[in-house]
Amino acid sequence: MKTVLITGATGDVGTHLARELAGKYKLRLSDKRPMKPAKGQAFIKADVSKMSDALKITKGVDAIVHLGGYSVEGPWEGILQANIIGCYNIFEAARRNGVKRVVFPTSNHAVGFYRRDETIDHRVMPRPDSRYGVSKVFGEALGRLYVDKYGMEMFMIRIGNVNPKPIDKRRLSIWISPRDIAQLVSIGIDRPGIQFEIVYGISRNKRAWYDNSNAYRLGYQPLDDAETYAEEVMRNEKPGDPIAERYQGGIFCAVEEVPNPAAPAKKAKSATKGKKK
Ligand code: 15L
Repeated sequence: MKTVLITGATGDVGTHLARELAGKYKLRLSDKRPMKPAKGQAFIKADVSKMSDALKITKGVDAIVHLGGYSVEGPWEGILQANIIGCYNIFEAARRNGVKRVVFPTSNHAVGFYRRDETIDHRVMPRPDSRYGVSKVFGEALGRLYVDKYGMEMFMIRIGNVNPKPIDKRRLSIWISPRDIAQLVSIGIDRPGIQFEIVYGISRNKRAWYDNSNAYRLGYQPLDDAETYAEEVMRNEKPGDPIAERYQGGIFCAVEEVPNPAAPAKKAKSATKGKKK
């Protein structure tokens, strides 16, 4: 059984993955915030913006799923430390420790300034919609460098929104269910022959803005479609900001801070506190 490190494990995506992937891999979870791991899983408290911590947690694993960092738009200093320096530290620590395979959950916000009337695939130029989006483009570019220069293997998932159900009209296009994201992450960990791939982390959504044929080519068979929830979602939909309505990245295109939609209500109030994907 492979040993897999998941950083940012206390965040909402990390929590879904730790549950969905339990038993499939030997999971080593890490985060800045403390947590109680489930039986059979290990936890190491670590701050990825410190290289010494990154070296410690990546030692001896077969693959890394690097979720740690800010998961929404926020102040530059926080994004810089957690997403730019943190990402560099994890990729570089992986290289030094001989860990070849990294799954990097990038984001729809790396391409959020494409319009909603466009369909884009994995080959489009990045069009980040926020400092957060720029940090994800940085991770994609750094990953490419580590593949070309050091022969590492990088699987980039531009995640839409992981949630048990899609929560609004925009998420009907970009939603991914917990079991579908787990499937995609497993492809990233296990599929032989991956060098550098970008896929979209969405379920098989009827309203998708993405041509996700690269994910399908690599074996992804999503089980869910946001359309199942469309009637209920549209019943509760309110007219939104006109800029947000025009672009795929939604409100990230129009504001300076964004609350995390999946965070517990009281955390969602402030985007300036440390967040995990
Ligand atoms: C993201 O990249 C965030 O991590 C997540 O919290 C959501 O805001 C999501 O995008 C989204 O666009 O809904």
